[in-house]
Amino acid sequence: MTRLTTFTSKIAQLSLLSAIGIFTPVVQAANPAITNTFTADPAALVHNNIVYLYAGHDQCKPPRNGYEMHEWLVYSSDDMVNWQEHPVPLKPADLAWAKDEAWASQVVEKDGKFYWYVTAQHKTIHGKAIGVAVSDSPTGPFTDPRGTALITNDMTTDTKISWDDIDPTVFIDDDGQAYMYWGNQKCRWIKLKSNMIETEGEIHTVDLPNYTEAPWIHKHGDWYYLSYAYGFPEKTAYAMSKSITGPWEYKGILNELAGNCNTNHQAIIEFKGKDYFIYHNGGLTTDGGSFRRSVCIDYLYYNDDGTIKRIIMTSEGVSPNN
Ligand code: FUB
Repeated sequence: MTRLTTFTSKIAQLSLLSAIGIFTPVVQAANPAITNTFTADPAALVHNNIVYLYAGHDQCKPPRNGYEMHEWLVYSSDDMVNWQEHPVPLKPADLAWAKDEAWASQVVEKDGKFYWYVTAQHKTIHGKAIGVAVSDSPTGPFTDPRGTALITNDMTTDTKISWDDIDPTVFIDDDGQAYMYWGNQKCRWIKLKSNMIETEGEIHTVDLPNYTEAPWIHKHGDWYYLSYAYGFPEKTAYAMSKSITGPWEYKGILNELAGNCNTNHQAIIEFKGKDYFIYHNGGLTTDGGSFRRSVCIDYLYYNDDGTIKRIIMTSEGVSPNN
């Protein structure tokens, strides 16, 4: 709130200078980009010239520290700067199999339907699990099409922790085949059936240096990119491939530690000709931190050979993309 007040009074000063002809205002966002509440684990979807930003709601009150996340949130924008919040579209309580803990997620569109792949605590199978919700609109409401999870902890017994099945990212390849990557400790992938709500075939594993969690798949030109949280506290690193199923070639660090927060959790999109790196830090208020995170947005730039330039995290954020 302190930051908001400072931001508002700065705007008032700039308006005064503008009114007396000394300054021509340029509308500019600031990071964090979402300031009405604490938001984490961003995922973004571009649909009909609008960006939909999905996030988990960090609800842990100080002085307590720990993940307390009872719902997912959705915001939309047509310029990457002005964000509108929509009514809460989905909670673990809306999924028959899920207990609580609205961890990382991603929404993708196929044939006019929106599929939201989410992480939550499983009610009966110990550990985190991944499931899917569906809607006719990117802002929901989303409903549970299966009543069961897609991936549960007992399917991945080679990792001995209960939170290895988290952080789904789904990518639909040019031939229409959808793939889901996910995982903590190990990065895994599986095919999805054409109905988007069932898996097909075996679980595969990808070896990546210092892989922690938070995979995100995107494509630029004819390159596929697998970015992920690297080490702990987390940086973001990435790998490239000519195929969605690999082999993946490690390309190095993409983003440094996010301020005041031990996770980083990126999403990468292209929107109206510009490329964006969306992540979270703990920078919103003096209470901000690893369990009170905030979504930030900065530019992402490619080199001519398809590799990505190191992200520069800024306080100023991005300019309106009209
Ligand atoms: O928000 C809970 C967990 O923290 C996410 O699932 C991870 O990616 C990390 O950001």
